[in-house]
Amino acid sequence: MVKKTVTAASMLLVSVAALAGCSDSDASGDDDKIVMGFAQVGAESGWRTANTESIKESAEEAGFELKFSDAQGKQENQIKAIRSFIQQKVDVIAFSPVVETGWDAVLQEAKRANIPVILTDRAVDSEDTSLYETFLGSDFVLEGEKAGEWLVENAADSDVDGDGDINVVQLEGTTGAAPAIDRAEGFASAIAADPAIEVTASQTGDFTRDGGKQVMESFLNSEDGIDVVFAHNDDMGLGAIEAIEAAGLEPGVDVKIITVDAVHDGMEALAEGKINFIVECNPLLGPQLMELAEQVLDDEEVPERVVTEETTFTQEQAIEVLPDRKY
Ligand code: GYE
Repeated sequence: MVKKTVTAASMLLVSVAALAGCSDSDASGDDDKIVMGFAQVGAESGWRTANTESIKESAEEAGFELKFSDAQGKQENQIKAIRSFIQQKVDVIAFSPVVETGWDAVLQEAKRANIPVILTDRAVDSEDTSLYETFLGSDFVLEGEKAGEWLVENAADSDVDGDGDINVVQLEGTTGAAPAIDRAEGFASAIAADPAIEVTASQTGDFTRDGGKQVMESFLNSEDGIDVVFAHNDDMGLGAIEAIEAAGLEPGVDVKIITVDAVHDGMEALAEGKINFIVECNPLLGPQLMELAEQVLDDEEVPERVVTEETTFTQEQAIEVLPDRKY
């Protein structure tokens, strides 16, 4: 099933088949399913795992045939996957771009092949917005702002060494990825409200636990008086906790930790007081994605941007919501 015209044609087939005495199931078999090609970033974090599960589950529930590809964090693999979806003539392509730039050529190929593209989770940085139908995902700048605002409000408690300066080290997400760029930007703009707060070191941990651990180890060796860690996701924060503990310090007390995502392991660390504050980023994008795909294929108007609703969590709130948390 591609566009309305084809749907109409296949409906005609259904009625012809019905007239000929065949059962409807012949015509509504696999051939009639919407085929979605989904090019995922990889499996770098708890967030990503929850996101992948949500997409697979929702595709099944919506009766889509899902062609799923894991790019293992490499843009070139994602581009290859998208090209192969085009060759296979899928009905719709959805993907979560590893990095923001460098997509125009392959998206033009999809457009020429008349295959609509939906961006999920991460945006592309392209002048030509006709290359995709819509973008479903979080407002990452806002997430960074929420993290920074919490720090401004809790500045006194966060000056762990009591020297009047709040030294923050930042564990950045994947270089060039929208959530890394935007969260850093939002955080910087919020902490500008308090001149005592300063980001003294910032480096990528590639959104992984291992990356966060390694970068934090090197920060603990090179930086004096670290008061706060701002990690662009829970996994890197959890890696930082390991490094902090290995250095004989108490995470959440000797070094305050702020993260983004609110996946299960992160929320547990928050409940235990090892993380101090988490900004939620919702990975359960599957149901909305399938709905948008159906609308696009039915030629319905869809909004250019669909923003996910999110909240924030303190330790008390984490303890309260953890038992019912789905991911
Ligand atoms: O925060 C991080 C993941 O793009 C929102 O990617 C996503 C981010 C998420 O690896 O954990």
